Amino acid sequence: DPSPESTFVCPIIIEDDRTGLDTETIRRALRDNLLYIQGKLPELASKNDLYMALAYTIRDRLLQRWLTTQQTYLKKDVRTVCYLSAEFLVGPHLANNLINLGIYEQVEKAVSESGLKLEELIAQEEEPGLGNGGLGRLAACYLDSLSTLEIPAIGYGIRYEFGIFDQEIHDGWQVEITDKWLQYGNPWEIARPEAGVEVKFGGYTESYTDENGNYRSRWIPDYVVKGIPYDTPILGYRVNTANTMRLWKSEACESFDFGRFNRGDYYGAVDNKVHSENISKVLYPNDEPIQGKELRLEQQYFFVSCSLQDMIRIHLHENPSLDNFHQKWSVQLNDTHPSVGVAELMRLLIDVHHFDWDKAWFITQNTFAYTNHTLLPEALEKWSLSIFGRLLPRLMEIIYEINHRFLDKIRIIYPHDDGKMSRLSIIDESGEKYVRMAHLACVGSQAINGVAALHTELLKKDVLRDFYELFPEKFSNKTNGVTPRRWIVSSNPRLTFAITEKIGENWIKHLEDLRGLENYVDDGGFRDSWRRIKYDIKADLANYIDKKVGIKVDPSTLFDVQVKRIHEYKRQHLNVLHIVTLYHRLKNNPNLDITPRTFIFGGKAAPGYFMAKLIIKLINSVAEVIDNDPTIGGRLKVVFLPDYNVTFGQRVYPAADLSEQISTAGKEASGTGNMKFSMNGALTIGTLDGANIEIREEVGAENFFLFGLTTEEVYAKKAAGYNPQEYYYHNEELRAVLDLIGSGFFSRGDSSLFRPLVDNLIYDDPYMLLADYQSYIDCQEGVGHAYKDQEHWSRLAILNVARMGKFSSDRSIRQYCEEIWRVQPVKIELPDYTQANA
Ligand code: Z16
Repeated sequence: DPSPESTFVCPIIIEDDRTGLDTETIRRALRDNLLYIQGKLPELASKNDLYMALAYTIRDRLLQRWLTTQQTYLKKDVRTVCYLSAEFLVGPHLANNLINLGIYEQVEKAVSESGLKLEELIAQEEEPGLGNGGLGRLAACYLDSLSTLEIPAIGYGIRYEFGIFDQEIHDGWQVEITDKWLQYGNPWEIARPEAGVEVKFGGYTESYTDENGNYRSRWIPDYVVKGIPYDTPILGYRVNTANTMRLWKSEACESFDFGRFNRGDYYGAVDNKVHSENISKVLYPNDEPIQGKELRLEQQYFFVSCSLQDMIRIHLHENPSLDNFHQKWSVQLNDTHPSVGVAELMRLLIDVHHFDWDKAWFITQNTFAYTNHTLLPEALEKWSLSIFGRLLPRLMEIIYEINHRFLDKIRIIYPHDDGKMSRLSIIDESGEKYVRMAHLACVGSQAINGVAALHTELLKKDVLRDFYELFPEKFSNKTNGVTPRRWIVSSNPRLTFAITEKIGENWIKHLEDLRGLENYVDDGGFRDSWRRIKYDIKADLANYIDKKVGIKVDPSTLFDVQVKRIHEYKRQHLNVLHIVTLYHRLKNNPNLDITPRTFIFGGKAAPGYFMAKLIIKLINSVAEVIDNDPTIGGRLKVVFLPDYNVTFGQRVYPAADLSEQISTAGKEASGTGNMKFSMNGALTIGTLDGANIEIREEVGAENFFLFGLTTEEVYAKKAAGYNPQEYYYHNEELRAVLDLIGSGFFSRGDSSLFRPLVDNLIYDDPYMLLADYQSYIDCQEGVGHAYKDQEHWSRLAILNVARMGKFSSDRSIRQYCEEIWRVQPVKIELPDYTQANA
């Protein structure tokens, strides 16, 4: 952080015990931190004390890289990417920092004297669950890649005190528990109260004439909240770059309520403090927007205003004015959650820095870029004018003005086309009036992108059609990717070793190099060891499952896995229909020869999403009946593992044989779990949806289990008047399965429990499970057959891994850097003596 008052200039000199990377130095530092930070004697230290001491030991080694990185950026006056995201689902830091620093083995040895294993200490870390799912995890993968590619970047977001809830299962139902991730302290963050900023809310605006005779607007807020940044270093893989994730915590402004306090309104003052602190209190646990919740809009505006003010402060430290702001900053809007930033930057430029409108608008439009993450119409964010205008009156005025000027241009391009005007308008005036956040983002950005090829095409054709027609040059695709550091190296060390033994370790930074594995598909010895590794990993997971839920599963069965948020469009219940079909067949024919399978589910439902919660109950109910049915004899097992999160993902992707990616075509924007599975040697059963299409293109149609309607077929069927009852009445097996569920067989005779779910499928079926049912069942039969030929299966699995190079987030980030952000890498140099393995 630039501190304008500082005249204290000196190079960063840090004593060796805080930088040294050899085993002996780390051992000494660990003892030291245990005593001087945790205040514990070694013999009284708990596992958590040791974890904390180790975390601080590693943080020390990051700090020097981090400070040097920031110092280099300032000195070179670099162009910086700011990734604005309401969610960062980063997962535990310790193991990844060890891997990226290249000191895993040294630390393993250094901790051995404590009598504990490094793995146990790693497991001690509470994961920061500051996201719901794909979108937040994508932001985390992108931070990893930005640092690894040595790109100057800041991730701006919210430091929620409570992240995504912990999930427990009681009697088959989801129960939400508060996520107290900060309760034992967070050694990875540093608070920077000196860099706090103020954010206004409520009140009114008034116009005035300034000393030069210009009309201006002034915002007299009702209350002001303070944002305090908490910084976490994000180290790249085997480079010195450590970028910053800067998350804002809301606090009361000390100064603001003195007036009230002095008037004797003690409760009013305390009220204000409570309200201020509430803003960053809790993550909304929905993966669709929560329409109309004022606190959510406060969260969005809070972190966006803090972040933009922060950029401006840094900018003015290095530059005489904001004229070149857009040349130094590229700000990515991760979905519409931060899109109020378009209006906020205008406000800051005009009201605070006295730019005229046109110049401010030029800078704003050239600063922002917008990523869309969904095609679901109900997921497009909008705010009623009454809430928006009350909370952010000045921004409301600015949005009106943006819209007014925008529509003036539209009117000339499309004269007399009122339909066009009302479809493009930032304000939805069809009923109650709303601000459409995607429209604001599109109008205020220089680039707009989707997250997979199909998704981008559908955006252009459908959701954002009018904007595409207006500015086609703004649109591009940036297919999602995931970081191989976390999703292969850190979570699957055995596979990492096997790959590296054959092709060296370059693939960790250049994932396309995995192609080299194709040379070994015909090597029987390699396939053998590949299978042994998979078996061992599955055996580990089996132990874990037994420990967590007390179900014994057999590692030699096919592990068929679906882990992701529970959503009707993701169709976990289609998976259940398959399970019940197999069960029904075995009941009718106990000697039927089927491939034994273990079905593993994981995922959270939004607390208010009734159908999703009922799907969880259904999975658990089916599991209970099947797992306890002696005629099944363990040939089918169903497990719902509670509390799916990053940590559990790292355990389950490596253990999967089959990855379920079965959303209705045209509904899943991309998916990223699909990539993590395939990179770890699972085969995919999937529809032509999201990035599945591109995965299939890469691995080859013969290495992918495809089923289901295409997007066009889905649209056509809908247009022709889809009637699920036709499938129900014409498919005997499907009918038997739905009737069995509806009969109360899985719910101790309670035939009403699953009625809403079954009726929804028979009479409405918005996600067309019944239309895809037979195709899915047939495809699964093919999977079962393929698995019986283990040599063949291993070939397919190896080829899947070998051909996943495209899905590294490094590739995605390179494309963003070249095609949207126009940013260059900046090398960070450290003195030689601190280099890993020097
Ligand atoms: C989210 O995780 C996604 C979209 C969205 O509108 C909101 C949330 Cl919280 C997901 C998409 O569903 C998924 O297909 C995609 O892979 C992911 O965002 C990252 O782009």
